[in-house]
Amino acid sequence: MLLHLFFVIIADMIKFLHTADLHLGKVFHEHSLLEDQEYMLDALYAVLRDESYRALLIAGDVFDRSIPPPDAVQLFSAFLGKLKTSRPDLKVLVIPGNHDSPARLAYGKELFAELGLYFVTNPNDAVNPIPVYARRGGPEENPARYAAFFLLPFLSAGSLNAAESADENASPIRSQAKLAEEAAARLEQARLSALQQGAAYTVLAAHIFATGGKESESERVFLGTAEHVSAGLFAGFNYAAFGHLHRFQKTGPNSYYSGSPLAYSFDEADGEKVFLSVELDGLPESDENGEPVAERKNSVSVIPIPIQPKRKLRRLKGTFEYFLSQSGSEPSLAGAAQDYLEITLTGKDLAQNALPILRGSRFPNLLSVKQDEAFAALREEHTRPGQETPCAKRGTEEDFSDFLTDIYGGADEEKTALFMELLAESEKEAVV
Ligand SMILES: [Mn+2]
Repeated sequence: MLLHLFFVIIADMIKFLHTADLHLGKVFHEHSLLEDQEYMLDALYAVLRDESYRALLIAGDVFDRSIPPPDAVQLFSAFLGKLKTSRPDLKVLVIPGNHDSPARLAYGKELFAELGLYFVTNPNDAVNPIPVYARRGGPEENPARYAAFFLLPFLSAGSLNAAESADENASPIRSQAKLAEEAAARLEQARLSALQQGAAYTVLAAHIFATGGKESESERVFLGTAEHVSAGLFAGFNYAAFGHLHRFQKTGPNSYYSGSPLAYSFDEADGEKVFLSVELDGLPESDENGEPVAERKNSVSVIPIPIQPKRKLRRLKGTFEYFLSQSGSEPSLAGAAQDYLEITLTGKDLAQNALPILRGSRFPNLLSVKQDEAFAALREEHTRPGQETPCAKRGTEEDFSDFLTDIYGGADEEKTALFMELLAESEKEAVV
């Protein structure tokens, strides 16, 4: 009897993988991360070969930019092809993030939907859920158990049409907070009707900045608190899969950021990178005596799967001489030749050409050198009272003239004037 019960529970479970912020095609300190991303996608593929996974959910920022480089597009295409060849029954659910172009990500989506790859790129489609079934096969085989997945693409200003709004003259919604409120109101209706129609669970995917979330340096920031969204808006869902913040974190009782699968800034160097394995555990409708279970408790378990990167990101600190003179035997530098490094040089003397020298000597993957102490010392020297400050009297115009002189051997007044005009314009735009 116990064995029977056990079987029912397992068969009823709906398990999926949550990831986000792949940022394929990202260039990090002028270094392409494509090899690292290919390695990461291989790891993702290996996890998803486990047939108990019913779906892969990517909560936005598939690509790093709206026009991704061709090799990044090829990488994603090859990944999807390989995945669907080995797991034709696995559903793939994707929304665009703030880095993606919804229109480009939507390429072929009608055809792909036939194959179980869903790219939901229009926010108005978020209210039409995609069912993910507990077992291989469809509703015939397992009529009772499916989860309704609501996919909410990144909401750019004006992206929700006002057709359903009472006031036809209402101006387009612009702030993230207001857009999310509007979306949440519509989604709540849709969620309740999905439950009425027999969905056992409801799951949401969204690309938002949840209030109180912990940022890192690699996200493109939304400005101001009006861009923060309360995760509580989506509290009705059994699970909310968020994208946008790159650290793995929990933002509510059932809402999580998977975080980016790779560290994309040095301040994420110490953080753990994971995929989230989410299990919606179904309980049987009847107990071992065949009696109906009065209350069906739908529990959610979230298990982080650590990701081993091809190369780690590391921060190191020491003097220029230390890094130059160290032999390979220093234990704290083990692996430093393979890792992506940011080295902070200590001491007040500025080391000229530190990056190429250190990179050439022992650290081929050195990406960044910081010399804050030396620069602070330099500044201090220049601002001593009574001393001429070489930088203070200079302006952007002089800098640009010098730049032209350096490149062309002379400064062109017309070019300088045009540059200053463009600069003023862009500064104005930046303020708005
Ligand atoms: Mn992102």
